Amino acid sequence: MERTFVMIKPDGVQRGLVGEILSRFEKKGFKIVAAKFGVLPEAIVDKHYEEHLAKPFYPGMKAYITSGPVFRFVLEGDNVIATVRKMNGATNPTEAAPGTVRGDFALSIGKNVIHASDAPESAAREIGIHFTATELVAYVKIDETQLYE
Ligand code: FUP
Repeated sequence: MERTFVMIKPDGVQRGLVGEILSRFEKKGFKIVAAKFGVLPEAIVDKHYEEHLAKPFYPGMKAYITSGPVFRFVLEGDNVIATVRKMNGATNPTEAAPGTVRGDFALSIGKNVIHASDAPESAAREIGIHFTATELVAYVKIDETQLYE
């Protein structure tokens, strides 16, 4: 079983998309194992976007990502990392396919509604940045026998 880190960004929260987006992942069959709502502390943002610190778009992106509350959560399931990336669509919403979160709800890369980990290594790193071990809840969900062979 894999886990991935997902974050609905301030534009998604302000536009009232939290329920719609979370619902897509729940209906797909993924299990929510942690969740948190609030404004991201600066230190967390710098750690999360470490690879982008020197990029020209970073100051603007940091201002945007801390402009309001975000909804962060961890999903668990078979192939959840790649599947959630597919469900979110391309990073640039102009390239995101209809039916994906960004294809359906976003227009620009600077306001692209959602983030999700792109690989097992980044999922482990990001879950560790945003959640403590005790905040990750291991439990059996009653639909598991119907979802998996
Ligand atoms: P992703 O893995 O989909 O989160 O995408 P990236 O790591 O490539 O980019 C992280 C975030 O930086 C994106 F969600 C949006 C922002 N970004 C810009 O604002 N402008 C750019 O040119 C590239 C990325």
